[in-house]
Amino acid sequence: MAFNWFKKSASEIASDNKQGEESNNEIEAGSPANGNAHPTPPSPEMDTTVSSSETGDQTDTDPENASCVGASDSSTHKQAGLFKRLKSGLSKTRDILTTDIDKLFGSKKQIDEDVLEELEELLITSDIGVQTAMALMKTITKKAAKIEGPEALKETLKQELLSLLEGIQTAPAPRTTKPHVIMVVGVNGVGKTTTIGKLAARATAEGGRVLIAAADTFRAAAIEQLTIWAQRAGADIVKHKSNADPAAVAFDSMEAALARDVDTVFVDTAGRLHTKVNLMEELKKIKRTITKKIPDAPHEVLLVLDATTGQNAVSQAKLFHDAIGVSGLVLTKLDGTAKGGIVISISQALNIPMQFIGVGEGIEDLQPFNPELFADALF
Ligand SMILES: Nc1nc2c(ncn2[C@@H]2O[C@H](COP(=O)(O)OP(=O)(O)OP(=O)(O)O)[C@@H](O)[C@H]2O)c(=O)[nH]1
Ligand SMILES: [Mg+2]
Repeated sequence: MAFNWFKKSASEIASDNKQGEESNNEIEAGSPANGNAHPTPPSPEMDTTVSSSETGDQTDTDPENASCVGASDSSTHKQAGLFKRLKSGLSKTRDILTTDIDKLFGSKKQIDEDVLEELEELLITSDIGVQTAMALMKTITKKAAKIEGPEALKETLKQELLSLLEGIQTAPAPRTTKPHVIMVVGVNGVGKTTTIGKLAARATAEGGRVLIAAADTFRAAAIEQLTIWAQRAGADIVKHKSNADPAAVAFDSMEAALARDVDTVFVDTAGRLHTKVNLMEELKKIKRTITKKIPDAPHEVLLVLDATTGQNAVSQAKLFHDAIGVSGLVLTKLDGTAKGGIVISISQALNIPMQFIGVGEGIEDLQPFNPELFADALF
């Protein structure tokens, strides 16, 4: 069946709806959408006993990380490597998309009424979003007579998707202040902590001094996980005991960042809290506390979304944006879904820049979102 990447089977829809229900509750107390409630720290054998004021300055021997930091690679070689990872990360979506476009035509050469009807139905029930589906249908219908065969249809779709994606501003906020404070939010299990680890590694590799605030005090393992990432990245970490007040951790982190001449601060936050505590209220409190110490901070609020949760990610984004204001999006786990169309859906539904996409667990699998490379990797 054509366009399966847009199409959900009945069971997928049921499972998505279920996830949606769970996840809306999750915002206060829930379980991760993909079952990663207690993710394994990146390297269990590593020492996790860094003190709250210690700077992790050890050399990283992880090849994943080394290739990210390594300065010897030529830029072209590195770009090619990154594109390869992007392509492999998007393979589930691409496999279905390209294979099914081939099947769509069968022995036909031209798009006829039947094909259009089927296409419309599929698009409307898709993760690409109703408005986008309608817009695409309009264009395909208009161009149908000129579209001969699957390759031409792929190319037309690619160009249309690209023009939709290119309308989205992706440039990150300019870093004019020091410290530049980035608060990272999202429901549990979406990839906040690993995203911070990867972004911190990127920032230190570029020569910046980085501090991570362990303001997810929900469980001890979260603080340990973040400590390991800080060590890997060569970043400072400020942490309190588990169940401490997250706002107090944020406050101490701002003080430490100012005192230590830090360039970038990442504030990790919980995706769930003990019942009765409202997550959004807690996040607002953290934000206010940061502002008390550094009036124009946080400079960015990055919302992390899990691509495998489908349309639920769109409703999460709306909730977070209404409550605390979101300046940029990170869409993780695109490698775990064949519904890569969610990138377009989210981008169209919210006028918030898609800054990074995650196509795997390695450091280089978190990539700045580039619409052109994304479209190239899909077709
Ligand atoms: N396959 C894949 N896994 C990812 C990606 N990004 C993150 N993960 C994994 O998702 C799991 C959860 O990540 P965390 O960073 O712990 O998520 P979190 O949002 O901090 O979770 P809580 O702290 O429980 O709220 C980990 O096992 C990550 O390795 C991605 O792009 N692809
Ligand atoms: Mg976390």
